[in-house]
This record gives sequence, structure tokens and C-alpha cells, in this order.
Amino acid sequence: MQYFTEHGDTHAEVLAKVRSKYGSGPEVLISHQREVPVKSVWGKITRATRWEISGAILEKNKAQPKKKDETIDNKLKLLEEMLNRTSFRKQTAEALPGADERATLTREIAPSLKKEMMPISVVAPSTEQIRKLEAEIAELKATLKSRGGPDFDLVKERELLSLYEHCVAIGFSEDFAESIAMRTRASVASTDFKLRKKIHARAREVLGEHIRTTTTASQRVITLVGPTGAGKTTTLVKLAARLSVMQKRKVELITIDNYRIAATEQLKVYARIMDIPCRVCRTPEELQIAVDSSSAEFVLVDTSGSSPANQEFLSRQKAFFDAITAQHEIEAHLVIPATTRLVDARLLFDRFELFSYSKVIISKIDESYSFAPIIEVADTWHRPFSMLTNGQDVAKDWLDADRMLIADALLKKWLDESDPADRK
Ligand SMILES: Nc1nc2c(ncn2[C@@H]2O[C@H](COP(=O)(O)OP(=O)(O)OP(=O)(O)O)[C@@H](O)[C@H]2O)c(=O)[nH]1
Ligand SMILES: [Mg+2]
Repeated sequence: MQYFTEHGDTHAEVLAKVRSKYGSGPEVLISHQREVPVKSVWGKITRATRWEISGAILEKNKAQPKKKDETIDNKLKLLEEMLNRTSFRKQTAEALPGADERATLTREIAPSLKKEMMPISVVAPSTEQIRKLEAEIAELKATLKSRGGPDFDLVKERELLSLYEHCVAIGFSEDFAESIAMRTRASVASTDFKLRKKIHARAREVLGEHIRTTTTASQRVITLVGPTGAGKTTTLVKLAARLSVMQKRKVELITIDNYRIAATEQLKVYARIMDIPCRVCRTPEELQIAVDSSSAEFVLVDTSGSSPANQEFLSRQKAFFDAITAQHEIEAHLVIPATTRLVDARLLFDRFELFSYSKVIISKIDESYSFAPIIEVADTWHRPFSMLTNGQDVAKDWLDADRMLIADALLKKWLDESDPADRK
């Protein structure tokens, strides 16, 4: 058995402290609650008192002390519970003097009381205590407001606020997160504001409306562009495997990544395994001849990665495609790793616009907690997603982009992190 004694200025404050540190399960036993004199010299002079709550935690299901740095959300939950209780007390204070009120509270905590524990002594919170509680809520409101964000009712719309905070935490900008939360609020009945499951169902639809998807291989010439190491070559090989091995289409691979031997060899090895031709084109003219003369149904062109800051390199690569755009429509996908931050995503979408990419592939989703920034920037640019890649296995580690699958990947964690009891 672990014993505890907690102090605070008000009864409500100490009760909140106990609940937040030890939980409110049946294993947490409260032995006494009383006002005690403040021991300091000043306390003795002023005869000031403070509240003390003592109790014990049963060994069997010993509650784990919660983390000290609780979220504001948790605090609000506690405050709301306490406010409900105190306002109930206020209303019933006259009707329930002393004994009756004690009976009410005893019913509330009785299952957790052991015979050897002292009975609870209950004192209804005073008006001053309630006022203090309300001041605390006002302070929390002010704190949240100073941090920016939507002007939600911190108690009634707590779940919407939590949705907003989740959206910011996974990488959406505050404006985007606010728009998702506000649009969700507009489409949920106010009676459901406290039901995370209902809010989640609507938020998922709202977010889904910001996600566009498309197919791959709608043109004969396909290329992938993007920053160094994004997974372009691996993804191109995945596409080739899908078209040639799975769909039995005639595919040819071409690389214009001609200055890195290893990169060229990498593609050739894959081509050999899939038994499809692979050519290296050193100049725009060579690419033009290769594409014109190829009898393949699909020509997949691998590019070398480049820093978005290297405009000269990007322009040189662009010249390859300029050589074939007169005769061939090119399906260019921007490949962008899931780990990309918002500020970098904005830059990449902008710099690779040079290639007129019409589709976006999010790569390496297996390596990232969230790819929210890419969703936001793609929405700004009105670009659809074609594929997501989730590993190095070229035969299976990719998914067709799906609006709701993407929305779920971003919001399901929020639903899952809620207390199961709250998931109504
Ligand atoms: N975890 C994970 N790794 C991946 C994925 N796609 C590619 N990779 C790995 O990322 C590394 C770089 O992949 P590449 O395909 O060579 O990337 P690239 O964009 O062609 O690179 P450059 O040509 O150098 O710009 C390799 O080790 C790949 O195996 C993915 O979806 N998930
Ligand atoms: Mg490559």
C-alpha cells in the first residue's frame, strides 16, 4: 500500500491534485480531507489554513502517477468534473445539510473505502472556492488564447480543441488546423461536441475534402522528380514491376541519371530481374531518340535527385523533357518523403513546378509519424496524390492513394489516443 498526503489552498485544488497524480480508480482510497493550519511563521500569525487530503493506493492495482506536465486538456477535464460537482453542491446545499450530503459523497467514493480507513469528512466548497475555480478556468482560457488558435469553449468544445491541437501536432499549419476544426464544428450537432467518435467521423470527411487522388500510368511517358534520396528510383521500379510483372504490359526503363555509375547500375539490375529493357540517355537528344524509337507501352524515365536550391541542375534536367514534350505527353510525379516539414514541402512543391508535375507520390510513409504538411501543401497547389510508398520492397511496398485512407492515417491516432470510456 502506498500512502499519500497532498496539500493545496482549496479543497477543489487538492482533490484535483490527487486525481491527476493518482487517478480516480477504486484503488485510490481517501482516508481524510481536512483544513490544517499553515505551519510557517506567517501562517501562525495570520492563522491561515490550507486543505489536506490523505489516502492510500491499494497495492494490487497501484495507480501509476500521471506525468507531471499534464496537458491543459486534462486539467480542463478535472476542472469540469469539479465544477459540475461544486455547482451541484451549491444547488443542493440547502436541501442537503450535513448528513445527506455526506451520504451523497460517501456513495460516490464508498466502493473504494476499506473498513480500516477513516470515514470521509466532507465540507462543501465555499463560494470563494468556486470563484477560485472559475478564475482558474479563465486563466486557462487566456493562456490558450494567447497561444492563438480557434476560440472554442474550453469545456463544452474540449474535443474540438483537442482535434485542433492534434492537427497542429501532426504538422498542419495553425490556419489549416483551425479551418479543419471549425468546419468540423459546423457539421456536428452541438449535442455531440463531447463525443470524440462523432467528431472524428466528421473531421475525417472534412479532411478528406482537402485530399485529391488520381491514378498512375495515364500517359505513356512517366517520370518521377524530387529531392535527392526521396525514393524516386525505388518507386519507379515499383511502378515498372506493377505494370510489367503484374499487368503484363510492355515497359522500358530509361535513366537520365548518367553521372552516377552506381545509380545507373542499380536501375539496370532491377531491369534485368524484371526482364525489361533499360537504357541510359546522356543528352536530351538521346532521350528523344530513345522515347521515339521505343516500342514499349510505357516508358519510365528515372531522374537524378537534386536539391531544390540547385536551379542550374534542375534546368539541365528539364532540358531533357523539353526535348520530348512536343511529341509526348509526360506524366510527371513529384516524389516527396513523408518526413518533409511544412516549410520544406512548400519549397519543393514550388521548385519542382518547373517539371509541370501533375501528381504527387508520398514516399517512405513507414518512416514518419505524420505526413500532414504534404497534404496541406498539395491542397494549396491543387495537386492529387497517385501513390504512397511504405518500404523498400519493390514488389509490395506501395499503395494507391486513397482519400479516406490518407485521412485515416492522419486522424485515427487522435481517436485511438482517447480514453476508451470517452469513445462514445
Ligand atoms: N523505408 C523506406 N525506404 C525507402 C522507400 N522508398 C525508397 N526507400 C529507400 O530510400 C533510399 C533512397 O532511395 P532511392 O530510390 O535510391 O532514392 P532516389 O530518390 O532515387 O535517390 P537519388 O537518385 O539519389 O536522388 C534507398 O535506400 C531506398 O531503399 C520507402 O517507401 N520506405
Ligand atoms: Mg535515384
